[in-house]
Amino acid sequence: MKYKNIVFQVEEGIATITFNRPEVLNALNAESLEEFSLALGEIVEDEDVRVLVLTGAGEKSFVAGADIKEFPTFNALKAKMYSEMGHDAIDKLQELPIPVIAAVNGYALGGGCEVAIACDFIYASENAMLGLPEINLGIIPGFGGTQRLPRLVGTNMAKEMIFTGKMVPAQEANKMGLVNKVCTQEQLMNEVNKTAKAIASKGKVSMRAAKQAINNGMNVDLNTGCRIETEAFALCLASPDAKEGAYAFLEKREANFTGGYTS
Ligand code: CO8
Repeated sequence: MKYKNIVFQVEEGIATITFNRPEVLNALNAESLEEFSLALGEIVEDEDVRVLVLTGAGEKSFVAGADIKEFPTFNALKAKMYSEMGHDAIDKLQELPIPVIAAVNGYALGGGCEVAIACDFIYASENAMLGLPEINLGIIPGFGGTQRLPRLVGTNMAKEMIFTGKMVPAQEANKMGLVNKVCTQEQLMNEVNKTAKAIASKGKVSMRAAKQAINNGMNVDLNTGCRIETEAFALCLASPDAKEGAYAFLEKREANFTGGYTS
């Protein structure tokens, strides 16, 4: 088998990566990060993959953080390399051209929470707990948590979570806007797959453009963001999918999107 620490599957255009070290609550060691990054590379190469779902093996945990057992052997240089490796993988995740859903089926702590918040959105099971408990270990988040969490839930909420290291239960995370939907453990993958299928049925060109416009627009001022949208919109409207979408509407039938930028 190619991967030891993750399970990577593609079915009907939906890729699923399952972090698979349940004996340590799917904690991320260096090897898991490498495999994760490789699998993301495979997804980028595969034009047929329309959505990515991330989840954790077992019923207790999505990912309980970076593997703490590796920490005592780190000096500053190794820690920097490890943090950079995490950033590289998570940047790759965030920049995937397709939508990514995190199915948080239990603990999403530290590096696990940082992976989840780099996804496009999170669905969580009722038993899920999200948090950045690094402060309890005498460190700070090292895979982007100090940057992405404030952007997602606001500076004050993020500071409270990072300064206290407390875990936030799924329902509370939902109220904070950290989690889009809370389901029972049994229903979680059904709900995630239902949404993934709905997304996979849309046009590839417009889906990519929508994600890119949102992501790029979040890093600039509103006016620049609106210009980014106009460029992306123009490219979409000139695509065969846009013509098919309009004709399908006018002819009162389902659109058959085929992708591509020119006919
Ligand atoms: N790393 C390694 N092993 C872990 C981790 C982890 N993050 N989390 C759990 N485990 C292991 C436990 O050691 C235990 O193993 P064993 O059976 O051999 O003792 C097994 O998983 C089961 O865990 P518990 O017995 O502790 O299960 P509980 O249900 O009692 O508790 C908790 C569950 C609350 C999730 C608890 O395990 C816990 O607090 N885990 C640690 C969570 C944490 O602090 N995560 C943050 C880690 S730091 C981080 O992610 C930084 C990211 C950036 C790194 C940059 C590096 C330079």
